[in-house]
Amino acid sequence: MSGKGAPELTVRGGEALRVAVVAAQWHTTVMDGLLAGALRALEDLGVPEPTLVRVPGSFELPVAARALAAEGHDAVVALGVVIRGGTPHFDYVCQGVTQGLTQVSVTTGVPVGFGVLTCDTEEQALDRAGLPGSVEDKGHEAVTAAVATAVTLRALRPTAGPRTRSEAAHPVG
Ligand code: DLZ
Repeated sequence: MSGKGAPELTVRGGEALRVAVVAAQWHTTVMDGLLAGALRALEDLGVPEPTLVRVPGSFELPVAARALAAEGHDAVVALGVVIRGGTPHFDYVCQGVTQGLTQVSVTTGVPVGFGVLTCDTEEQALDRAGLPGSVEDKGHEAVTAAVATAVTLRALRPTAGPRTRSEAAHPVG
């Protein structure tokens, strides 16, 4: 997938949101870059006191993301690095984490930023890690997308509580 065509997002309202980051621990150098980019984005967007949780590998990201969404966060950002090896394990981990995070997002209604790199080589991962010399900063991007979506969802929510049955039957005006 090419990184060309990414939008320039202007996001306002991050200071009112509770955001959590869940990060796997495989491939330390790349993960450190993703995490630094994510924390930089949270600061840029004015998000106060983000929650940070670590899990062992990318396969564990969905269950932790679900717990963080259920716990009342407005957005969750999942960070991980999966690098292809010589067995089909790569495909199972990638499929599990991708479908798992999608399911968390759709079933809880909490946006989950997808900051999981799925690469053939470590070089490809380093290129996307937001490190000096990287071409892309996927941790920063994932946070920005999740926070932008949370702001949009908040604007869609009615400000008043749901109307009572009686109000609905006898609308004013
Ligand atoms: C087992 C495994 C392998 C081979 N590769 C990676 C990887 O490249 N990136 C990653 O985040 N995790 C990897 N894992 C670990 C799994 O995600 C998971 O933690 C274990 O299978 C235990 O459930």
